[in-house]
Amino acid sequence: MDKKAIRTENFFRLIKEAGNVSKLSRACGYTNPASLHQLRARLEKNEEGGRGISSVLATKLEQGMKKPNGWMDKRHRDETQPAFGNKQTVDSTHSLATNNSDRIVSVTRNTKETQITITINLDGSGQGRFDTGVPFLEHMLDQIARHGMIDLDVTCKGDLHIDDHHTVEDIGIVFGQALKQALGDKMGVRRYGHSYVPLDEALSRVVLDLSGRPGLVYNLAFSRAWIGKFDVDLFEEFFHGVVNHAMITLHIDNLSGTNAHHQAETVFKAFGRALRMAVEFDERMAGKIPSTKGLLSESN
Ligand SMILES: [Mn+2]
Repeated sequence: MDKKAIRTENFFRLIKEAGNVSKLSRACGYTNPASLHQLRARLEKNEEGGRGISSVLATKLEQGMKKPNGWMDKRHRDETQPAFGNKQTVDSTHSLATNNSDRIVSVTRNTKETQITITINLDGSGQGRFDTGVPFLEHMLDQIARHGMIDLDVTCKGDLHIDDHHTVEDIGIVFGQALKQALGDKMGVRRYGHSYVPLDEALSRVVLDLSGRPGLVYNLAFSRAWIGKFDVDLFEEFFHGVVNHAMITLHIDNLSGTNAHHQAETVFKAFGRALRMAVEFDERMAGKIPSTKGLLSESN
């Protein structure tokens, strides 16, 4: 590959890492993303003799995305998953510790908006430890841990001076990444999980499939917009982050409820229980991948 092609390849890699062109623009200090959108369109057309990425821009991209000097001119192994939906795997500083037999992983993801580390043990005892600055989210994550019988340790330093948005969304993303990595090839797991959970007047149903494909059906109309200081819109962002990075199919239906706290809590409890069912080992499935394709860990 010549230098122009390598820079082009790396440009598209950075778009993936950042999430989209607008986010990449912002990371690199552009207030208006139009110029990068135009550049992408031009590169996609792959015009003969067209201008590639200038050295000035290459440096700007490297600095904005915290890459070492000269990164744009080197070829890199694909570290990210194929893109689906509007969210993609993002992590330039991504550390992973994995032990297949224990299904324990730690994932760290640092951006300008949030610095997050999540450790998950799929075969845990329901222990949660949270330090995120968003108490209601922590209350919900605790439901996932407790009812999912997974150990979950979430540390996040986010830009809460703006609002909770990035913190909640990005915790969903990293939780999804951790879940995907902890599951590995999904050998011997049940794959599907479902649960109904009531809490007084509220009732929710969650059905999920460790399908290898991201998909969210979200039917949850909250009875009010805020639970204390927590904006309920953020739950959808959270679950989008989870499905896009765990690569799972997730159906969430709140079937009744007038108390927003109850509505949320039934959803998270049901999610925890459905997750537990799906990730647990099925003795009769031992040594098998629960798919006639023989493959569940790739997006296919
Ligand atoms: Mn509660």
